[in-house]
Parts: sequence; structure tokens; C-alpha cells
Amino acid sequence: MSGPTRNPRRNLSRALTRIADADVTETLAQQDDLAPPSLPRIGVTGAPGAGKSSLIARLAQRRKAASGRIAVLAIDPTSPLSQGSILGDRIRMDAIADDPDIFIRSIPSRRAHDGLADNTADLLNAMEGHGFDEIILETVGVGQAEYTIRTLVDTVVLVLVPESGDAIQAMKAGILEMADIYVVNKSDLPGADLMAAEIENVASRERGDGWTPPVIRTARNDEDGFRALDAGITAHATWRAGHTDPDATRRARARYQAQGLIARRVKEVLDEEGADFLDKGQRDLFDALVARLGPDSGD
Ligand SMILES: Nc1nc2c(ncn2[C@@H]2O[C@H](COP(=O)(O)OP(=O)(O)OP(=O)(O)O)[C@@H](O)[C@H]2O)c(=O)[nH]1
Ligand SMILES: [Mg+2]
Repeated sequence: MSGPTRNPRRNLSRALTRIADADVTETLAQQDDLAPPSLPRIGVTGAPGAGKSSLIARLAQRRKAASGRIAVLAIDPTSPLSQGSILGDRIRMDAIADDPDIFIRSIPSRRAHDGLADNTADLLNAMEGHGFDEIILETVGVGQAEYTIRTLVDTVVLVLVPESGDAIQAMKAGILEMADIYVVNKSDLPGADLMAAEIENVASRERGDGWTPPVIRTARNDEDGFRALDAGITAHATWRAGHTDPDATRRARARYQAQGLIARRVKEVLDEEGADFLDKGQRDLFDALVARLGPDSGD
């Protein structure tokens, strides 16, 4: 990783590290340098160990043939102390780690309770303007995370595995209405056909927007599955271009990001203040908090 041709990657890597560690004030200061979001974003989500990283490694190789340079961001839910799964993601994606057209970065999901980092939106924005053509985001889906990803990416791929009770869990959580593409991964394991049929049943119900999510079986040694997934993503992108309003997407992301920044700032203030600050009625506490957030807060 040296020489002038790799510098854009190094710059991006540094930018991501800065953003991963930034507080709200630093985050806002960095926003000014960012290119406006324009790259297609694919979100790959699913339970821990569903095979997301392995699948992304194969997918990225296919996507780059059609789309060009690919950036992969993996939000890692494990403790930043252990770094266990960060290594895991790297090993899974080893096949593409040295590919000059594919950039991979794993970031610990600090303060996250939904499988996403509180700064995922900032990290995604930072990946704009570094010469990539497409972004793939890996997140661990733990129920509600899928709803959030929906706002941040253009195509949501939900990775399920046979015999895990995943499909039932996903249906209970209402997630099966949230994905644009369903993948039954590890289809070499028993139960894949049954599971695919179950999901197809649910997925074929009218979603209200006219897109019928495909159900695609993938497995480690089955190129046909990855080819179908690649084609499914392209088909969804084409459909989306004719059926969604880019302004609405942009505004939904702006809204999500603004809410996230405020929530982070509130948490920062509450962490900074002592116990006294909390010893008030809700109304006074709210007013005091708003005053602290305002421009005259003195920090
Ligand atoms: N049987 C089978 N195992 C697979 C397949 N793909 C991946 N695995 C295994 O599943 C395990 C998890 O794979 P990962 O790619 O790390 O899964 P992940 O969803 O990224 O995991 P986290 O990031 O930790 O949530 C590894 O032991 C893989 O070798 C497959 O197609 N078939
Ligand atoms: Mg992974």
C-alpha cells in the first residue's frame, strides 16, 4: 500500500478513521469538505455469521466488472476492544483485499444498538468523491436496523440462512417487507429450497411500490447464485431510477442525518453534565438541555 497511485485510498482510509472517532462538532467541521452523495449504494444486511462478508467478496468482484471501482464499508458490531470480527471481515474478504479496484474498510459500530454505527451516514458520505463508482455497505441486521439502512442505501439485500429460523424471525419483525432482494445464503445447507419458497410467498405480496423482490439462492461455490444476485441488483437499480424521486431520497437522508446529529449532541451534553443537571423536572431538564445545545452554550 504505497506509491502515489494508492494515495486516494490512504486519504479515504484516514478520512474514515477521523469520522469514526469524531464528536459532533468535528463531524460538522468535516462535512464541508465532502462531495454531495451521488454514488449508488448497496446495503447487505443479515444476522451475525449469515455469510455477508463472504458474499460481498464475491459480489464486489462481479460488480466491478460492470460498475467500475467498488468501495466496501463493513460496520462491525463487536467490541472495538476485541477487534475479533474486524479481522473476520478481512479474512472473509481476503480474496479481494489486494484488488486495486476494490477498497474495503471495517469500522467498529460505536454506541450502536441496532447494528449500525451512529455515524454510518457520515461514513457513507465520506466515501463519495474518492474515485469509486459504487458503495457496498455491510451491516449486521438485528431487527430494526433494516429500517434504518433503507434510508441510507438504494438497494437493500437481506441475507438469510436455512435452518436458522431466520425467515420466521424476519417475518415477525416485519423485515420481510423491507428488503429489495432476499438472499438464501449457504444454500448448500439443507432446508434452502423450503426457506426460499417461504420467503417467495411473502415477498411476492404487493409491496405497494410495484417492485417484486426476487429471492436468490447463493452458496460459496455456486457462481450462478452470485451472477443472479448481481443481475438482481442491477435490475433493482434500473427499476428504482424510474420509480423513485431523488429529491425525496436526498431529503430523507438529510432528515435522518440531522436527527442523528442532534441525538448524538444531546448524549454528549448529558455525558458532560453532572448529576445536578438531571435533578430537575422533565420540563426544566428539557429547557436546560435545549439551552445547552443552542449557539450561546459557550462551548
Ligand atoms: N456452508 C456455508 N458456509 C458459508 C458460506 N458462506 C460463508 N460461510 C461461512 O459462514 C461463516 C460466516 O461467514 P462471514 O462471511 O464472516 O459472515 P458474516 O455475515 O459477514 O459474519 P459477521 O460479519 O460476523 O456478522 C464463515 O465460517 C464462512 O466460512 C456458504 O455459502 N456455505
Ligand atoms: Mg462480516
